[in-house]
Amino acid sequence: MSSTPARYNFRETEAKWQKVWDDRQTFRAEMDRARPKYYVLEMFPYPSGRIHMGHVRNYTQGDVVARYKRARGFNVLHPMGWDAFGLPAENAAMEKKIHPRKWTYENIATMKAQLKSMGLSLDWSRELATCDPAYYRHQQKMFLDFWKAGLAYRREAWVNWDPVDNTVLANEQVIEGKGWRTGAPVERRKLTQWNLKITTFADELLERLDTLDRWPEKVRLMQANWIGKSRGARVFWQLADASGAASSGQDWGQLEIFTTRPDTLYGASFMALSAEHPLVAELAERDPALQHFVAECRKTGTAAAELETAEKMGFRLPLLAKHPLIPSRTVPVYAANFVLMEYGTGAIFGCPGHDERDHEFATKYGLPIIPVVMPRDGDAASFSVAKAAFVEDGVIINSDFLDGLPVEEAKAAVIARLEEMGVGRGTVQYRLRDWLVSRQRYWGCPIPAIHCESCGVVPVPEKDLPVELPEDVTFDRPGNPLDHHPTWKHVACPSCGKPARRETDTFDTFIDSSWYFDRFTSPRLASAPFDREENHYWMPVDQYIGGVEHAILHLLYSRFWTRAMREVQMTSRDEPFDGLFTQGMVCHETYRAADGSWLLPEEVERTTGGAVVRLSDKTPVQVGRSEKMSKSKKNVVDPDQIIHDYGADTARWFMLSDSPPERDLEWTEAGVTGAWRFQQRLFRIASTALSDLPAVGTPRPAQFTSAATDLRRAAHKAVAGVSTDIEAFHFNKAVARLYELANTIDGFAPADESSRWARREALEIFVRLAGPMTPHLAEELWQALGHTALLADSPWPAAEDALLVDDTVTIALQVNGKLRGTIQMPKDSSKEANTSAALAHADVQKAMAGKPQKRVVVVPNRLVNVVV
Ligand code: ANZ
Ligand code: ZN
Repeated sequence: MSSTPARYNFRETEAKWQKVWDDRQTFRAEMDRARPKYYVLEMFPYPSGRIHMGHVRNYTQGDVVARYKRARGFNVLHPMGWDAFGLPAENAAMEKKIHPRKWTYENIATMKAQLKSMGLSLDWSRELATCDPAYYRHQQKMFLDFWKAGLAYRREAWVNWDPVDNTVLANEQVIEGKGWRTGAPVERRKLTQWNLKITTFADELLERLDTLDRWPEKVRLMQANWIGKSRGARVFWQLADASGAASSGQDWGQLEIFTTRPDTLYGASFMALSAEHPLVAELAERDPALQHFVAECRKTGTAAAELETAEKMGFRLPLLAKHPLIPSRTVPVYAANFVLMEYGTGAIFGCPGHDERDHEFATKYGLPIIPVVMPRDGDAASFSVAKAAFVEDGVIINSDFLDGLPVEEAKAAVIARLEEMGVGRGTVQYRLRDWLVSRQRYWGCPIPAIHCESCGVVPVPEKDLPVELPEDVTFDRPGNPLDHHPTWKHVACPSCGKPARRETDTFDTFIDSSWYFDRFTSPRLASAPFDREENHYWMPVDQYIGGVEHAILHLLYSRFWTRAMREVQMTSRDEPFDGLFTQGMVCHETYRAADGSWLLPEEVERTTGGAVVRLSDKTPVQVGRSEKMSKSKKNVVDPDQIIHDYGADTARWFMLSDSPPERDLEWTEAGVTGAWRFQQRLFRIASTALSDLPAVGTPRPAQFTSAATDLRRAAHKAVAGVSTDIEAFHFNKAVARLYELANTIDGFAPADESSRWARREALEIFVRLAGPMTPHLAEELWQALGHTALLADSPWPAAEDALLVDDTVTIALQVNGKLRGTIQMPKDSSKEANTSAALAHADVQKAMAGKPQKRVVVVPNRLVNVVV
């Protein structure tokens, strides 16, 4: 090597190209019906303060897809925005005395600058923030439409109440009985709240999962479980006084229960009602002990998972229930803490032989355990279920006309009998509940409703939208600042004009994120949430990318919202996301000082001996396993620092190279420096070659040396391989191929014109394939190679099929027996393929001088002779 090329100055180069892309608005998307579209979206961030490595990974993956599809000729939409409402802004207001709006917009500014430094191919002209009234006014309008269509309603229900934050929590926000944020034990409260009728679409949301074949299987499964379709039966039990029917003379009527196991009806040994069951409330009026029991039950939240694990508690009610199929059997009736009022009918029959919870309950209260199902090869006379319920499949015993039937057949048979007798019917039950959307918080979208004493709940007239949040709020006392505001809630009733009160609840922020992808299709439109044509052109999202933690909530709510829009004729679509990819987490080792305190990775160093010590005082550090980066354990690396020290391309390259994108990635210093060295090496390889390359656009030589052909083969194989890998989200494999190609190019010494040409071709291919991953370096090298157009505007390279097969042969091309050139052909190519390749060859055509061919002689794998 004659001269040492300059080091790659990533800082200058990255800033330079970001400015060029920005100035030329390279990534601005415009509807163009003549071109196929591709909509790439990463889940938009919550503006919490600064971006973290999880964001970097997520957006890098999306950017690879966006840049790749762009190069493949698609009209790509790749927008970014902010999921800007939420509790942290209010907490900042309380703790730091800063207005939530100010806090949010400052964070947006910081994070936007950080994202810009990553060199993402985003159309920033479409940026939106959900806390902007220009955004949420449309949300309010859609809500009014849904309300009119019966998809939104108010209902009194038992909800989880966080006594510290003074707000309702969704079931998912209650962790081990405590508020997810405050850690305070959650209480149950009965409140009238707004709900959206997601259950209307329960079956459709479930059925359509099967068609989402570009979604991860695990996400579809999680949604299916969440919707939770159970087939079963409702069974009516006649109630009577426990002390003998005559004692009170009261007719207790029938108790309706829901079961998924009607086949076990003969194993019933008790009934259990939810503590919130109306019948329990009625009985509690006269029974202080029962009141106390109900109060105890209310101390836990309403989440099913929680009730599942809590110790089973029951309260014996003064009632008996008559078995619908066995005239002589009555069973005791309990109020029990493990029965949910919100599921089925809020009442069950207990079958301790075949249900774990019932077994635990029966054991505790000394109730009979009657086995009614046994393994296929069991012995009916001796089979018992003393220690644990038998929950496997099997055959029915001790059950009269059902004896000997397999479980599934017994279910059908018993349902038929119940229906015939008029004491029950087969039903379908869903676990999915309607979506409770009221939140008693300030920093959210106001619910556009007005409460009037004479007219009831009245919608805010459309002309008065948006209902904007007041600016002047205080956070000095607990509760909802909107409620405390001196004037905001006082308005005239839109229908009778009398003084009325605004709804002070705001929407669950999951509503904000249920349609933002639609808004991106016409983000500045004032008259409607989106322009129909634009929306029709861009939607659905072709590739959505985000964390698996959103597998249920956000993704299910978005699927619902799209259907709700369909019901009010805003769209004809029912699914918003065609393809979904869920990326893994970014992990790092944890470090602890001798005193047990957590240390940041930058506060420790690895000695040459391999020991890990604290940087400041060289004391030993305890190294913990790699875990998801989190502030609490301090195992975080700041993206800003990495981008400053090594550049965005290095961060991106490492993120992509380390592990398959759906898996967790372990962030290591060594990995980053390795990626950085590779950038430098690439720059050196390219710079060294530059002095000895044919000019851009030099025509392809007629013949290649076999070394040149080998190089070409490596490059063209990389084109095919990297393309397939990117399409399949195998980014780490694509990176591995590029390493390999770089080595091949580096080891190649051109000896003639054809190999110099081949070297340029290989370098150009390399740069183009690396473009989606390390866009700045690639753009720089593309320019250095003599191109005037941006790489970002250049097409993806095409692989030549002949170069993809290893077994090629060199075929001599003759015209009238005279050698005119050679071509590479796949071994054993057909006579026709050889002939047409020969006739297409420039030198053959020249030698033929326009004369028609008389005859073509083909010697397989050797020679083609054209006779003219
Ligand atoms: C009798 C029985 C026998 C049951 C047996 C199970 C096994 P999935 O499948 O999740 O829908 N159940 C019904 N309503 C309930 C409520 N509100 N709260 C708590 N549990 C309730 O579960 C349905 C089963 O859960 C039902 O079938 C019922 O218990 C119980 F060997 O009825 B089963
Ligand atoms: Zn009124």
